[in-house]
Amino acid sequence: MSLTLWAGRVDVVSGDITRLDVDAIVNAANHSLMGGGGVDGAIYRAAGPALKRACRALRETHWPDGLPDGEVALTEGFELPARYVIHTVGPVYAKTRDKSHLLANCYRNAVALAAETGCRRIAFPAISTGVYGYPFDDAAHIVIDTLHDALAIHDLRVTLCFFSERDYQAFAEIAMRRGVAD
Ligand code: AR6
Repeated sequence: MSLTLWAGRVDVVSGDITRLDVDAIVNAANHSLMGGGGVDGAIYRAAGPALKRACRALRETHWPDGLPDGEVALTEGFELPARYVIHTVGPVYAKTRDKSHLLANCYRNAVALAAETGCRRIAFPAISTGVYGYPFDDAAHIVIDTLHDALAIHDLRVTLCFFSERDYQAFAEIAMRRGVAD
């Protein structure tokens, strides 16, 4: 099953992001960059132990206090089909004041970093909507608005990868209601 937005600039799919053969996949990480559960854990497992070493090195050289909300950091993809992983930290819904802005920053900064790195295709999971508790529909509107603006600047193709069929359907309904689906 697949849906596209904006004349094919965005593909919406359901499945496991670690399997996608794109230039970069985005990781919904945490400040530590040392791995966790959810999509972060899946990416660490699929990329192999070199990813953890790369993240530890990044922490030491660039982010000694951890990666802040909305910021992005680049590593290789190691054993993943994707060449790169772009790590970002979404806001924890219940604890963050400026959460919509910070969630938008994750998408905006990841698209910009992917474009700077020469990527043509980037895939996102549904950042912050798992353990971090962001209501799915609110996040979906932010994703649509932010990608609309970011893709006007950067020539990239984006895949939105929803792990569950239910999330895929929920996103598809919102995209259709907003008139952004092809
Ligand atoms: N492929 C695509 N999406 C996935 C996959 C996968 N393999 N596995 C899970 N998801 P979450 P967050 C979906 O909790 O809310 C971690 O422990 C999942 O169904 O992974 O940003 C980090 O270390 C959900 O829709 O990320 C942080 O501590 C979405 O990915 C914290 O969780 C995001 O859920 C980050 O929480």
